[in-house]
Amino acid sequence: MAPQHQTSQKTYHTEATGTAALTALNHKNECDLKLFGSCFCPFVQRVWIALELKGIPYQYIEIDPYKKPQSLLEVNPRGLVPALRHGDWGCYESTVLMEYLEDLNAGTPLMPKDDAKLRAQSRLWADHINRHIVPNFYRVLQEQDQQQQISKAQELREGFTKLIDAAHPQGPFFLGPRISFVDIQVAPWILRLRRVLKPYRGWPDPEEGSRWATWVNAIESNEHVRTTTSTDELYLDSYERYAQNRPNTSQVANAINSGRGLP
Ligand SMILES: N[C@@H](CCC(=O)N[C@@H](CS)C(=O)NCC(=O)O)C(=O)O
Repeated sequence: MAPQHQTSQKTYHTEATGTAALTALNHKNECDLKLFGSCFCPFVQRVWIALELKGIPYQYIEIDPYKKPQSLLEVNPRGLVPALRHGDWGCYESTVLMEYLEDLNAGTPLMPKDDAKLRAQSRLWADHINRHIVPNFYRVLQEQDQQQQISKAQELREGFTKLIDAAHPQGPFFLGPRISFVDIQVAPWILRLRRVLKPYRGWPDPEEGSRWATWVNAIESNEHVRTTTSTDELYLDSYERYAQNRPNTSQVANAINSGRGLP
């Protein structure tokens, strides 16, 4: 029987809002270095924050990653954002792109220069984020069974706890007073804890005075994080399809549902 009343479903936004909209507007002009991005995408936000922090000139091109225009496929045959075009060369994968920007040796470095050990440590914890934090975020959000949501939330919490234990004791950031590679790798998901996992799954706010609260506050108030962040509503709307685990949501959602690694 057809439902008598179908409540309208929210879907992903195709234009940044708030401060991110202003940043996109300020970077709409033709430039050799182009970021193909989507306003709601946390993987894109990593690269966007890195570009803003470094102060490298770039052009921001908003893409609907589910429609996959030819301009995106030319740079990334997998059809995922973020993708970068630099002159006649292109590349993709958010972590690889952050390393590429770092290797340009322009602007503020993302990792301490001339400290191989701290650079290795940064890459190690970036790997932890990609393996244990990012997939668990989607597992919690897509899970429909309440009991399972609790156990998956516990795994996500453990992922964060390991990261906090590895961080500088006072911080406020991972390596100390300044934002760096690991913070930028995890920042988009930290922002989405309050904006997405809290309303959809009851994710708790950080305990006041904790090392975790200090870190979250530092991320939230960092100017480069802020300039790439849209209004809360954009995230709430864009993630409803994940929270309801709707079919055909995305490649990420499909990978989680079938137990495969993320694309
Ligand atoms: N491993 C990739 C993941 C990128 C990704 O999954 N991007 C999503 C948007 S948040 C996308 O382009 N989805 C298109 C699709 O599902 O077809 C990275 O780190 O860049």
